[in-house]
Amino acid sequence: MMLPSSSDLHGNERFDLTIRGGRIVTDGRVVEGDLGVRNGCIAAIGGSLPPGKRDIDATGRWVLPGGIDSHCHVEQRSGMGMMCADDFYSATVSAAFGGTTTIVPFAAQHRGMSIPEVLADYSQRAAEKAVIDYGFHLILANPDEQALGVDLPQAIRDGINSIKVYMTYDKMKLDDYQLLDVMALARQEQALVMIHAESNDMIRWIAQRLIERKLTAPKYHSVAHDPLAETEAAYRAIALAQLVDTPVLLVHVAGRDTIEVIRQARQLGANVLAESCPQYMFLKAEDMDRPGLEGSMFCCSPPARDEASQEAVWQGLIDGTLSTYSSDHAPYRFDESGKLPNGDATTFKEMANGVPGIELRLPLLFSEGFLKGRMDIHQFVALASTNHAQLYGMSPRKGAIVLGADADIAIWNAERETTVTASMLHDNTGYTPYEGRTIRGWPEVVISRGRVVVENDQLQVERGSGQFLRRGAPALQGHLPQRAVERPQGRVLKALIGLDKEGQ
Ligand code: DUC
Ligand code: ZN
Ligand code: ZN
Repeated sequence: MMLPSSSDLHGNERFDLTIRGGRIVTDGRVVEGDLGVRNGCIAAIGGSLPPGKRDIDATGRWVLPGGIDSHCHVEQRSGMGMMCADDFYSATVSAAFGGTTTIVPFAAQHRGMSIPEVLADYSQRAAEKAVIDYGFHLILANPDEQALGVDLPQAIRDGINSIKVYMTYDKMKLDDYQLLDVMALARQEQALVMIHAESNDMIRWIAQRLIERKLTAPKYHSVAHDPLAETEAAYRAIALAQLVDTPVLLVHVAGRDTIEVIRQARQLGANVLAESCPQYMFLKAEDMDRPGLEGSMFCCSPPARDEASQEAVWQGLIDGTLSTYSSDHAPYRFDESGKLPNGDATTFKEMANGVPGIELRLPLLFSEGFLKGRMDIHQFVALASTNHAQLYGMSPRKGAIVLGADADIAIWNAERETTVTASMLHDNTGYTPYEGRTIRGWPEVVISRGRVVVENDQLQVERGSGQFLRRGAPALQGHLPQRAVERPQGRVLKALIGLDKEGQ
C-alpha cells in the first residue's frame, strides 16, 4: 500500500485536526508534542503546531496507532450453519470503542459456493455497515480446479492476500494434499496461508467416546480438543509448508507445547509465523466447568488451557515467537442461535465455538501487558497494530504513526479504570467472558483516516463510512527467522515448487 505524495501533506493550509501535547509513539520512539492531520493522513509529528480546524487536547495521554484486528469473524456463518451475533455495524462499532481502527475478518466459502459469489456477498454487506476500514481473508473450503486455477489468483489480485484453511471441522477441513495445493499457490501468488491447526481425527475419536459415555457437558470440549491435537497439526502444517517452501501463519495458538514446536521450528529456520489471542492469556479450560451449560460461553477452538499455557503465550508474544495478537472474535449468543442450538440438551459437540473479544482485546493487553510491565509501549504497538499491517500487506498506510500514513489513531488514558460488564460493550453477544475484570487504561478518542469515530463515549460517524482495503503482498522481513534453512530438495521437487526453473 502506497503513501500519498509529500505535496498532499505539506502546504500552508491549516491542519484538519491537531492533536496536542500527547506522548506519540512513532517509529520506535516516543515523541512528546503535537500531531497534525491533513486530508485523512498524518502530516506532522512532534513540536508545537499551529491551531488546526479542530484541536484535541491529549496532554498526559498516549497517542498510538489505531489497532488492527487481523482475526475476527463478522456476519459469518459457521461450518455448522450458525450465524454469528455481530454484523458489520455492531462489530466495527465495538472494535472502534476498543481502540481498533482496522479489521480483517473472513469472507467464508462453504462447500458448494463459488469464491466470486462469496466475496461479492461479504463486500456488499460490509460496505453498507462498517464504520472503520476493513479487508478480508478468504476462508477456502473447496480448493478445486476453478478455485485454484482462476478464482483464488483473481481474489489475490483484488487485494485479498491471505487465505485461511482448516485442518479440522468435518465441513471445512482440507486434507494434507489440498493444503499442499493451497500453499504452493500462495507461494506463486504471494499470499499468506493462515492455518487452523488441530487434528480432526484425534478430536473426532475422543469426542465419539465421550458422547457414547454421555459425557456431554461443555467442559468435555477441552478433553476432546486435547493439546496434542493442536501440537500434532501445527507440526504437520509446518512440515507441509517447508516441503513447498511457503511461509505460513498458525492462527489462535493456545498450548504451551505448540508454542515450543513453533519456537524450535523457527530456530531451525522454518518460515512459520503464529498468532495468539486474549482468551489464551486470560481464560482457562476450567472456565468451561460451570453449572449446566454456562461453560459454553467460554468455549472456543482450540480451547483455553492452563496457567502454564497462559504464561507460554505471554512469553511467545514478548520474545517474537508469536507475531500477532488478534481477538478471534467469534460472537455467539447464549441461546438457540449460538451456544445452545438444542436448548438444555445441547452437547459440547453442538454448541457454537468462539468467544467475543473485539472490544476488549487492546484494553486487556494495555492493562495487563504494558501497564503491568510485561512489555514496553513499542511491543504493545507492534502486537496491537504494526505487525498485522506488515504481515497482511497494509503497511505503510496502516499500522504506524508515520508521515503520510492514514491518520488512524487511538488516544489512550492510562489512568482510567474500568470494571468490565457486558452492558458497557457494543457487540451483540449479550455476555463477555471477562465480566467483572478490572482493566486500567482505555482508548478514549479513536480516529480513522482523520475522522473522529469515538469521543466522549459516543460514536461520531455514520454506518457505511468505513472503506475496503485492497491489501498488497505480505511484508515478512523482520518477522521470519534470521537463519534460512537450506533444505536439500532434489532438483525435481525444486522445479515443482518453482525454486529451480531449469530442473526436471
Ligand atoms: N474457532 C474457530 O475455528 N473459529 C471461530 C472461533 C473458534 O473458536
Ligand atoms: Zn480457527
Ligand atoms: Zn477464528
